[in-house]
Amino acid sequence: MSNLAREIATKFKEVFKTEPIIVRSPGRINLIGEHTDYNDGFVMPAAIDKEVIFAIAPSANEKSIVHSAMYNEQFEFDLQNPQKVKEPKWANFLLGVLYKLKQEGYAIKPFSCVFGGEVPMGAGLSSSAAIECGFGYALSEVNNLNVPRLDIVRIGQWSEHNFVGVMCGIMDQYASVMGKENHVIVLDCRSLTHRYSPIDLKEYTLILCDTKVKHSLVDSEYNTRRSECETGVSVLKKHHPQIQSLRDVSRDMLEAHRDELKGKVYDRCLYVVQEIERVQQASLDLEKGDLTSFGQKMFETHEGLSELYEVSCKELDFLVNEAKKFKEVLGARMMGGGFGGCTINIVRKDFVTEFENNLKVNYKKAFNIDMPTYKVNIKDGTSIINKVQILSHESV
Ligand code: GAF
Repeated sequence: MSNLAREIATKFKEVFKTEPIIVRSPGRINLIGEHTDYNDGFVMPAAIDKEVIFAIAPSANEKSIVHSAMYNEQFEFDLQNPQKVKEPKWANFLLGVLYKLKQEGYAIKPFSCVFGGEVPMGAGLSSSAAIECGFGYALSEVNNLNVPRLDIVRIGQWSEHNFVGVMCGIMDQYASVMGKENHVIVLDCRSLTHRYSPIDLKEYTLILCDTKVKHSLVDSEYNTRRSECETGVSVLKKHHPQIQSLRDVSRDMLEAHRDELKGKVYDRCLYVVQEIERVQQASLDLEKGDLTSFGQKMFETHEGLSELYEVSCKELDFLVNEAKKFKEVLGARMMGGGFGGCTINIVRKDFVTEFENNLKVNYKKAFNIDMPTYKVNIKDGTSIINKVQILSHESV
């Protein structure tokens, strides 16, 4: 039982004077497969041990009040007519979920809720997906709705699109809900089916380096990349009507129609087509236990994201270049949407301290920013934490 879960449960009891159901909802990492999800490609994410916790119970009156422990703010939800609000912004992640559940016919009764998290915000670890999906799951539990997991994923993504304004793919919500301890999810974003691949990094481990920057325009640039990919598809479709998305496009097709893929569109499409291929090869590397080859692909992904897709930034490039200098680092790349957030690195366990110290010192020199690093463990997706466990723990 995490300290965070106990803190949130205690806060709930303090504010609402009753016993809550506790739900944990994890952030995610992504080993490889960036900006491929909204192109019907493959991704390899996993849920992690940094999570958002929801404490929820039926309301004692007709009010539905949510308390954010992150912002120490309360907001009363209009259960009859949930709409997007100007402030507080955090409420929109939840309001979208509530709106969509109701629209799909689920009966939601007044509720009281406290939530708080330890997924660093803006670090590319999908704190927003953890919030959306955790809330969907919590509402399902407290109302005995049995909402299927895949619907919680879809509803979380819908909220992000319609109430938050980011046209994200499905990866983050999927990883948060479907994660499995010590496994990566090899997800086909077209069929929305996955298999779990056990992850055995042998004498290596995963280290995240947090740039601590989130450059502005990140959301609008994300939406622009998505529409550039769609432009590429609509051009190629004229020649190959069977094409639905960049998943169906080969490098030869891109070359044959290069002149028609104007501006940045060719580069964007080339990156995505290459990355979709790379993820499939990388998943074979992982099965064979060939971490060297897997790590090499992470470096290649970073290069593509930086040069062709142009979603990196000088801080991320700096950290990947620094990591590349060490033979004890098998792979490094930016992770998530880009323009800041974390890099993900495969580092030999006995070299972790040296690696972290080295990068922290050099990053501070270059950008005057203290860089946090995180060692992450791969955990199960969204789940309920047994209330009895909390009580028995407290009574020990
Ligand atoms: C963000 C999005 F939310 C994901 O859907 C995905 O596109 C990712 O950026 C890039 O791979 O995390």
